[in-house]
Amino acid sequence: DVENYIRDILKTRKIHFTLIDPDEQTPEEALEIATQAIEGGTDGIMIGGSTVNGDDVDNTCKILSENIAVPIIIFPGNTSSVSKYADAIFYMSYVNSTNPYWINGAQAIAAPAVKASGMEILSMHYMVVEPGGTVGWVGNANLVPRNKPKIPAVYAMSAELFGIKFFYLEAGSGAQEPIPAEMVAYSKKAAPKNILVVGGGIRDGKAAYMAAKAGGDIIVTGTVVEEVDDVKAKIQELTGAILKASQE
Ligand code: 1GP
Repeated sequence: DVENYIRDILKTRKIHFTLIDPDEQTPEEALEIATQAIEGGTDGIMIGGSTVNGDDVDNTCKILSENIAVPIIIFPGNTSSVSKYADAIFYMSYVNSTNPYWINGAQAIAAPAVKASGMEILSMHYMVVEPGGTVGWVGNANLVPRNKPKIPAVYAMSAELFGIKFFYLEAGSGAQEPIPAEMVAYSKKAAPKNILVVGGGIRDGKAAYMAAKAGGDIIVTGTVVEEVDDVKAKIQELTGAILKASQE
């Protein structure tokens, strides 16, 4: 079970997940990236993107499920991001969207298919911070200003009160700068029982270290594996930095 897998690792260290957007490559290429990322020490593969189609999600999850041992978790872009080949799904509410469709509409429409798929449900509140990128635009977000680090903290607290298990601070895929460390720290302090996920714009060991050290439990990187030739070495840089932050 994926939640227990995550909680078990968190007893000793922070976690790294690799995000693969099925839009960007063939399923075979996605498998090659995932294999190298696992050799580099990543703890799980997230599958998703803002504009992805359901067949690409399903085909990528299928080939991964036949070949890799770490959890495959859907990071849904919309209602079609469902696959019986995934181990779990971040069943997420986009809490700072201004459009009810992204807060609870898509989730309701997808609910029957999600239940039927048999995937484990990992409940999540998702908050997008400036610059927000594609997901900020597509999701009609009221973006959190980067210089207001305390705003997400009350949403993290609210997630905990709702009984939601995961809280995701997102700067947007490919963001110039990651989530400010101070913002991560306030969210973790406000709701220490939440599993805090941090992503967007993390490209090197230093940024991964900062996010983990500030209180991030799961550090997500996606774009960086599309930019480098040696995926394994890059993921090793990130996972090494996360381990260092966990041990200090
Ligand atoms: C996007 O947080 C993830 O949803 C990862 O962002 O692509 O910038 O690593 P990057």
